[in-house]
Amino acid sequence: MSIFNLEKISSLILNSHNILIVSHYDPDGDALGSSIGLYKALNKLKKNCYVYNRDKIPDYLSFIKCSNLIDCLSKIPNDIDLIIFVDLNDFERAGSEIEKYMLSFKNNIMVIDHHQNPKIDSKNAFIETSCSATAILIFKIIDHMQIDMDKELATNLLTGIITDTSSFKNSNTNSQSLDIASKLLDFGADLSLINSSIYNDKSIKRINLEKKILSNFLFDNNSKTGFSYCTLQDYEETNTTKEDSEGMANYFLHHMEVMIGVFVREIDDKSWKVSLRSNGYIDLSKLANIFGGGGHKNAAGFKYSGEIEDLRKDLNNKIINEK
Ligand SMILES: [Mn+2]
Repeated sequence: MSIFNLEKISSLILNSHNILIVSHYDPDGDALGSSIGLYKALNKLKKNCYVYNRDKIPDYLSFIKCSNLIDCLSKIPNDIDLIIFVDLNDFERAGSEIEKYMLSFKNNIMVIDHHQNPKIDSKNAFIETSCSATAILIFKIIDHMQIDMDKELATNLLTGIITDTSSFKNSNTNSQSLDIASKLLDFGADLSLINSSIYNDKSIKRINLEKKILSNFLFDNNSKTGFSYCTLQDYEETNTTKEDSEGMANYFLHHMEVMIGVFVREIDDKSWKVSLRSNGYIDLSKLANIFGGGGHKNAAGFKYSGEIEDLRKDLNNKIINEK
C-alpha cells in the first residue's frame, strides 16, 4: 500500500462520523479480528461505529468481543457516512442484506482486503495481495494514523494473521507477517489465548462428525487430491453445525501425499459448498473460477449443484489439466 493510499484512508476515516464496518459471512479469524480490531481503533478516534456480520461468531472465536456487533441493518442509524468492507473483494461475500442496502447507499465506500481477483470497481479499494491477512493492512492503517495499540486490539489483529497463515505454516507466510506478528506481541497480544481458543476447541460431537468425514475420504494419486465431504444428515446425526467442520480441507493438506485438500459440505439437497486448500501446487483461484467461485492462490472455494461423485471426478480432471 502506498503512502498516498494510507493518506486517503486516513482522511476518509477522519472526515466520517457514523461508520459501518462489514466483513464476509461465515466469518473466520481474519474477518472478525480485522473488522473488530478496526472498530476498536476507530472508537479511540471517537467515531460512532458498527460492525456487521450476517452470521454468528463461531465458538472458537468467541474471545473476540465487540459491543456493537450487529447481524441486521435495522439496528444502524440512517446517516452512515462511510462503509468499510474488510477481508472481502466481492459485495456478494457480505450477504444479500448488505447488497440490497448498497443499492441506495450514496456515501463513501472503502474496501480493505488481500484476496486476488477483486470483483469490485471501487476507487477506494485498498487491496494488497502480498499481505498474508487483512489484519496486516489494518495494522498499517492504525500505525499510520498513530492510533494507540492496546493488548485487546493487538490480540484481535494477531488472530487474523495466525488463522490466515495457519500459524505461519501456509506458503502465504512472509517476513512481513512475521514482523507484524512480532510487533503485535510487543503490544501485548495474547498468543496463548489465541492458540488455546483456535486449537483446543474440539468437542466429542466434532470427533463424531470427523469420523463420518474421514470415512468418506478418498485420495486421488493422479491429481494428488485428498477429498471428502459431509451431508446435512451427517451434521444432524452428530448434532453439529458447519463450524464443526471448519479447517477440514487444511487438515487433509497436512498429510504428506496430499497437494490439494478438498472439503465439501452440503448446503441444500445436492447443493454443495467446496473449499480448496493447497501450498502452491496449482493456482486454486483459477481452478475455483472455472466453477464460478474465487479466492486466493492457496485457498479458494465455489458452490456446486449435482452428484458428489461427479464433482470429485470433475475436480480431479480439471486439476490434472491445470498442472
Ligand atoms: Mn483474510
